[in-house]
Amino acid sequence: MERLSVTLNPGSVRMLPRRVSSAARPLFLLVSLCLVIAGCSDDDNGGPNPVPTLVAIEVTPATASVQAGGTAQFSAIGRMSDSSTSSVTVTWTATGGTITAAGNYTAGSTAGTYAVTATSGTKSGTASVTVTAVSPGDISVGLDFLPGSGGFTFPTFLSSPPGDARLFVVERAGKIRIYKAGAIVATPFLDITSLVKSDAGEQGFVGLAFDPQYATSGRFFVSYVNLAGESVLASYIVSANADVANAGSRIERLVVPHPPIAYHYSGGLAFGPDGFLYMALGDGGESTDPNDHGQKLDDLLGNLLRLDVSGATGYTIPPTNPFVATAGARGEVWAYGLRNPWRFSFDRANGDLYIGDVGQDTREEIDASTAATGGGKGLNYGWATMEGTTCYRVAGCDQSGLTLPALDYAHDPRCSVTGGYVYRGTAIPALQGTYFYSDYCVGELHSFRYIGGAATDLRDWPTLTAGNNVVSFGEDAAGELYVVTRSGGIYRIGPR
Ligand SMILES: [Ca+2]
Ligand SMILES: [Ca+2]
Repeated sequence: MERLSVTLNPGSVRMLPRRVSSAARPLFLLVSLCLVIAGCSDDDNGGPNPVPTLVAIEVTPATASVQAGGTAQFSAIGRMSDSSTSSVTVTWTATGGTITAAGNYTAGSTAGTYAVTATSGTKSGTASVTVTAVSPGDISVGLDFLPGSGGFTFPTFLSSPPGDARLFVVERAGKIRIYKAGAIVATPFLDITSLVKSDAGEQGFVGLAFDPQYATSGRFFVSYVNLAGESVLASYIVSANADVANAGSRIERLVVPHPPIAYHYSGGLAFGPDGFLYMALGDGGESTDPNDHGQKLDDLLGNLLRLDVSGATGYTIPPTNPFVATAGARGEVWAYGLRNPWRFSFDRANGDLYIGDVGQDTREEIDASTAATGGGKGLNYGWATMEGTTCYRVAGCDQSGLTLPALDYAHDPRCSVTGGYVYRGTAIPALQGTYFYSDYCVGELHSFRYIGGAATDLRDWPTLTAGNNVVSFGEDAAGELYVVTRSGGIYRIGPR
């Protein structure tokens, strides 16, 4: 048996090989080299090596240029006293914009040169960000029809798991179908048509959200109206065939009773930047919200819910939800005062929340809440005290405590807002940070940038008109945006 005998004396390191075979020689040489190097850095007294200390924080990239409202990702490392690097936990601060705990900087509206700073203890490092003004000129874009997508039957939503090239399209009657390699896969990914009521009003299969860890968990969440007319949240897991879900894996998570009216279900789903699942529920229908579901906190209607669905069954209420300690309030509620928040989304770059809330008689609205200001936490968006920016029930209404929309617009010919997404794709860099929305009755796309708490750079996009009812938007894994139309056609926003 070969052995190495090492004798350590203060001030010196000696290695005494008793016998080293040729097979063990490389190991012997490596150990010797390491010890020689270690010996070189011994201090004058021959004591043990000093523990390297943090001498500086280095931020990369050192410089960045972004358009107003755009984002840039920064990272930081620690430079140690022995010149090595070390991972280090830092606190980010920035001027001229906001920055997340993960170092994602979103520029404000004012052009200029700003600083991004990472701090750990007494050490900090900075990078320089140049914010450029949004070009007022035209951005040349168009809608690219996905070949064969007319074969979808009344699609209501489109999504993709993280890092996945496939598009998953929800059909109202009860199916999820996959679009890949330029065609619809014949066998549905999931078919729950027998569980779904979709023959009236706004009923049907309406929501889909993939677990952020879908690649390993295979889990996804669906939202639909059941045969009893209730809103249902359920989860499924993919089967061994990546293109087919395991229908037997169904776990029903939440069932919300609905008034005997076929409208205002909403049912949209999305995971937030906090890893919790958000679910939007409409006020339950009947014009004017006579039962005041929008303003009531003791029921789930007219609210945006925030649920922890990380467990195998059911859900739990995150202890940081805003009303967990409010007597008589449902802890699931994240935000309220909503009428029919048919589509909502999070900006994947910074977690900002956008809600397209369908109006009653005259106004359609988009609500926006930055992650930096709480991402909508506890906000009352006003319905039915207000419709958009106008008082609804009584003139001169008390607006205290209400959060007004980032933008609203009048009916005729438009009638029903379809909320969309902030563009964070790469195909059209000039669109970075642009929030798109549409209207079911017109089908033209519109946009704004939410900067500094205000909708700015408002644009209409006559070149982006799908020509029929825009039911929803969708976002693929790369952040490219799609328009989902009632006739089945799906369009991607593309460069020209
Ligand atoms: Ca409510
Ligand atoms: Ca409102």
